[in-house]
Amino acid sequence: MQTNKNTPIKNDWTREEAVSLLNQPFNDLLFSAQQIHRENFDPNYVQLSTLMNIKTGGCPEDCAYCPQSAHYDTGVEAEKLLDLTDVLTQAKAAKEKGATRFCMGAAWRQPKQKDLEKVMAMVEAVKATGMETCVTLGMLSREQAKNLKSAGLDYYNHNLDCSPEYYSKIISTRDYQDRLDTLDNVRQAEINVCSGGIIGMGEDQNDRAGLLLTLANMSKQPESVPINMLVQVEGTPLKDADVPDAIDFIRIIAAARIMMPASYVRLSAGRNEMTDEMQALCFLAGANSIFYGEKLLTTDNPQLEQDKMLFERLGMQSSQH
Ligand code: SAM
Ligand code: DTB
Ligand code: SF4
Repeated sequence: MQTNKNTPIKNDWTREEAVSLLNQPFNDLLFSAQQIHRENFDPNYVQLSTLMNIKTGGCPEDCAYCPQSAHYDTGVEAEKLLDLTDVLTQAKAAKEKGATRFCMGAAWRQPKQKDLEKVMAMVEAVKATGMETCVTLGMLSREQAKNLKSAGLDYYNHNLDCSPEYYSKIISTRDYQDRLDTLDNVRQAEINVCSGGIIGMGEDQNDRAGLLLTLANMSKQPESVPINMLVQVEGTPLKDADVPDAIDFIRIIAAARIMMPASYVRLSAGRNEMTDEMQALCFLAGANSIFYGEKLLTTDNPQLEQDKMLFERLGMQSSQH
């Protein structure tokens, strides 16, 4: 049983409990979420992570949402792993602009040893700038996780993406258990876990509850929980999926906050399609981290000026005092 100095952490959520949380009257749900948020975090603080795609496209996996999968014709060209100098230049620029964490993503199923060594050098160099480091490279063995830890890696991102029940509709080239095993390897290596999912892939409330409770019931909850709204990309099978209702999306953020009180909940992909008011309600519901920078991996994210204006309107700070 995980403990937390402020709100007790519950690791035995049932589907019924999670569904009933999601279906509470909106005001009750947001009030509880904001109360729990205040017990654990500064309510006006948002953590900024900047993403960089260090290896674009040509991925052998068939994730139905992903523009980088080689299975779909999305116009994303496969590139080689970038050089350390390019990565470091971008990392320094991100730090300059106010990011506190630099997340490097690679379109791999699992890294090869020689590539992992190059990424380890990137982690070391980025860490030396004083920023926190995060990478997302696909599946990892226990040994590979240990190697990344030895390079000084702070966080590993590996999303569950959806509930175990919905998973086979989205990906056929790797199992849900493969994902859980990777997260276990990351945890065993004492790297912070960043894991969340995507909303808007045609799933229902039951599936959304299933994703949240799988994350919340881990023996130690992920330190960081990215909630992505699907970015619909031309050429992917999910291009025309039903766009989630904004109120339903905000409910998921609130439920994530309540179920994982001590975790950073990141309002991740999809912000470019959200109004300021929707984002404001997500922050009220307990989101306290975003991707900051004009690009996610291959798709657009809000302009920095736009985000700065939003923080100013909301009186939110991105550096802790
Ligand atoms: N290849 C690695 C992997 O899948 O673990 C790392 C990179 S992958 C692009 C990281 C995550 O980005 C995916 O797990 C998924 O949750 C998210 N993602 C990818 N395409 C997306 C999209 N179109 N909309 C929202 N999230 C997306
Ligand atoms: C996460 O949960 N979302 C990020 C990051 N982790 C790696 C990726 C979003 C990708 C959106 C689609 C794209 O830009 O290619
Ligand atoms: Fe590859 Fe990751 Fe995209 Fe899946 S989500 S196709 S593993 S880059």
